[in-house]
Amino acid sequence: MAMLVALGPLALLQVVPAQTLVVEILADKDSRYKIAGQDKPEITARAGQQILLRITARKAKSWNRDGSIHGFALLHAKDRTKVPGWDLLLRPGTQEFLMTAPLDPGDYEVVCTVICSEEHEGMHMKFVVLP
Ligand SMILES: [Cu+2]
Repeated sequence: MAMLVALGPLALLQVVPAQTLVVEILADKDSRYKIAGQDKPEITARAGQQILLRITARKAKSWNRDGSIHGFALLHAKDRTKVPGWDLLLRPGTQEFLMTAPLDPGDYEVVCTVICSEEHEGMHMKFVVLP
């Protein structure tokens, strides 16, 4: 321990394993993503950080034939292309997904991929990846 302190904060960062970010999200029946304590829900993660998404989904007015009631897909904000591996379909209730944040820092957008109501187009939120 004395040695770590002597090496300074930079060395400590490399020794301590990166923490998993836990994010609890409500995909609500009014076709909106919600995060407790946030007026405008937004996720901020570090590049490549492990993220545990705990998502509770509540049925809106319509859903997919496969039973999914909302989606959770990640797009590059710049060109709206999908981020591979980030195209989740949500069933009613609470599900957990262990994800890895994109390696490229920048702005992303979470969008719903299920036509869940006439408010579906407004179902999105910001996702920021820090270096
Ligand atoms: Cu939706």
